[in-house]
Amino acid sequence: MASEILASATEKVKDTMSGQSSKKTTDLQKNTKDVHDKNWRITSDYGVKQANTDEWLTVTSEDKTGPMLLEDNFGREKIHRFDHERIPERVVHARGSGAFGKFTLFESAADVTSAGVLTDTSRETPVFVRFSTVLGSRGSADTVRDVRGFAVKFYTEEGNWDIVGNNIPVFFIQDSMKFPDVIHAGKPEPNNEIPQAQSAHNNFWDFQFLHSETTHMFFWTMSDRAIPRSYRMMQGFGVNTFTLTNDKGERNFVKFIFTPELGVHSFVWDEALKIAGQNPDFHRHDLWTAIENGAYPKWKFGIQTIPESQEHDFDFDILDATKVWPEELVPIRYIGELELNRNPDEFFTQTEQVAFCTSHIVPGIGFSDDPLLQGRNFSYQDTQLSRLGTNWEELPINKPVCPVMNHNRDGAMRHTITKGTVNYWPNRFEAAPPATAQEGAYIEYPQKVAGIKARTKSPKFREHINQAELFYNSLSAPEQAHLTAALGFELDHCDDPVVYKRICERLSEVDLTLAQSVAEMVGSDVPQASKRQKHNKKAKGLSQLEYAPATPTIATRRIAILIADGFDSVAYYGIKAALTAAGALPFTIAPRRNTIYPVGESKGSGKGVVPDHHLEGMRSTLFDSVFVPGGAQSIQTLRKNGRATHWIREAFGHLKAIGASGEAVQFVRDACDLPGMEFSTSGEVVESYGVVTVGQVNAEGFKEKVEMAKGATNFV
Ligand code: HDD
Repeated sequence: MASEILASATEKVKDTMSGQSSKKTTDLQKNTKDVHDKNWRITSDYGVKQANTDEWLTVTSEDKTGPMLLEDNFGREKIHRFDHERIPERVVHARGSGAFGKFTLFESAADVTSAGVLTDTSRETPVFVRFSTVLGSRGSADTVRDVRGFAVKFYTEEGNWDIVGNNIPVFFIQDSMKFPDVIHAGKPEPNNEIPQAQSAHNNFWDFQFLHSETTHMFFWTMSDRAIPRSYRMMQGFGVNTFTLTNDKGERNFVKFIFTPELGVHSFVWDEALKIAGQNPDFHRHDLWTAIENGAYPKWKFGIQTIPESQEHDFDFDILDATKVWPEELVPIRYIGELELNRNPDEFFTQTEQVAFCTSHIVPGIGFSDDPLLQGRNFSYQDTQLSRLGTNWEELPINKPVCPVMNHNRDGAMRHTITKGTVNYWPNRFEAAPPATAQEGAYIEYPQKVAGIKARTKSPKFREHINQAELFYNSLSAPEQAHLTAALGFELDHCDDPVVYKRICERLSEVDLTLAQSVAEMVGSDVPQASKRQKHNKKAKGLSQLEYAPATPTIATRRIAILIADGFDSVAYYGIKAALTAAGALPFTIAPRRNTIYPVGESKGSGKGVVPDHHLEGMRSTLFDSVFVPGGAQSIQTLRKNGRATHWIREAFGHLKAIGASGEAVQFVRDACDLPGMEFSTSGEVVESYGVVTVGQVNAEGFKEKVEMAKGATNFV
């Protein structure tokens, strides 16, 4: 199966414009060449056909290889181009994956904004989305504990609009001036560049303590949100407060939210750790494969709005990026849908060169005085200059689909050739004048501003713990347990007692039981109750369990079917057909990758199955669920194979749905080693501790149970 997927992926890659097309993908065609076109011959960068790109021009005689000639401009060009292939990786969010797609509206937000992209329900706006981790470098693993970037470039008819968000709705700091500090503290330590892509070290936690404003965010990063099962199964948040202005000139504050159709699901930590080694590209591969298979990921797009007149009606400052707007106070209004439906053709020119800027907004959308956003508006533009160079907005992936004209000129790598005798405004020809409001110009909202110039913020910015408590209280018991364990893991990696002791004190301000459990685990003084009065409140929408999809689905889930010679072919083919019909991806795993024969068949019968992987080649961690068909001989072989038992036991430990039929039922029971567990002995479907057994083949029953587990498996 896996090889089939890869083969079909390769076929599709050959067709350079595969997947869904859009105005942007058509625009990109002008800059796209297909290397598989049979007419191509290698040329130099200046277009001369080359006969030999393998050997440098040398002075040779019959029996002697002489010196290489500097004259070889082809040789020099090839090496020179290679030497300069790398550009600086992003200073944060270096590791990422992108995809093209579309944004559609099912409800106009014309009551709050004049932006075409948010009001015209007949439009299909092309998008490019890049998901990322924050701390790791470009080659780091996908499944580390970290915030995930969720950056969306909308190629609107009025210009590019970028939402440069994360999968967590709040941020560590309130003021952009602290960004270099929070990132330096989280990145590898400066003396030895250890650790890679981890927040589990002294400096990160030192910073967290010294800035109590980070408390809310680090509760999120210690929760399951920071180890998502897939980019396709996480929310996206604009985080900062923006504004919307409607045709009447009324202004609302706004937050942007994307909620995935597949629900929000996570790994358990042990799984994430192992996958980081077993398949560091897990998320990248997952997104790529889903899109290649036509299982296009979708998100509902929502807005939370607050009229300007109500800015000060909350007990937190709505411009503070360390705060959520609880849904009870500000409901989410879902108005659109984001779909990803086409993989990039080339990683570097698209996913690597795409450049997002929070300052990229379109008429009808504006900034707020959120002090984190204001600094971001400077930083992104600035970083693209060092990453990509002056004319980075002319790169194909960054170019808007609407016309671009102005009197900015020149600079390194300018592509556009602008004809005409003037390059300034005003000019005697009235060439390229500014637009009027009627022509769609961006008109700044006439905001009243008054105050004292000072390096400070309003008093509400000084309260830091209430929402950390709100978040913690709102989690389910298993989510709280995972968070406790995550803190235990992280602080165990800090060897400076000052660091972990102080954090345990901070935790007691949020929840004493949590603080005491973590303190015991990490060898800290056990904190006493803090002076802070707990509010004991909970809020909607914070626990990820609330985001289970309305209709349970196993579409795109990876299911391993474990077999050995002598397996029950009726059970095997039955379950495989049922899973495939439900859109899941069944993979056959066996002790070897050479043909495996069912009961009654042997070499030469032509009735065997070629497994996708052998037991040592893949581990249970890389699958969402495991099914073991019966067959006396097959089970006997699997029983003798320590790895097979480990597969079952590990999948059980990771709270995955496990299915078994016939003789496999007892094998699974023994592997899980739980004497109290109930198992099916006849044809009925029995679910016990998340393990599903059927005495006889009942593919439908298993499928149903996996569907019910729907990723909440991790919390069973
Ligand atoms: Fe940032 C990249 C998200 C605060 C400065 N950021 C970057 C990316 C995402 C975010 C998703 C990767 C974009 C891509 O895929 O190319 N950043 C956020 C969010 C923040 C945030 C949600 C808080 C609300 N960032 C933030 C601050 C600053 C920066 C406060 C600086 C003052 N961020 C950058 C950057 C990056 C970046 C250095 C690195 C690469 C890039 O911009 O294009 O400028």
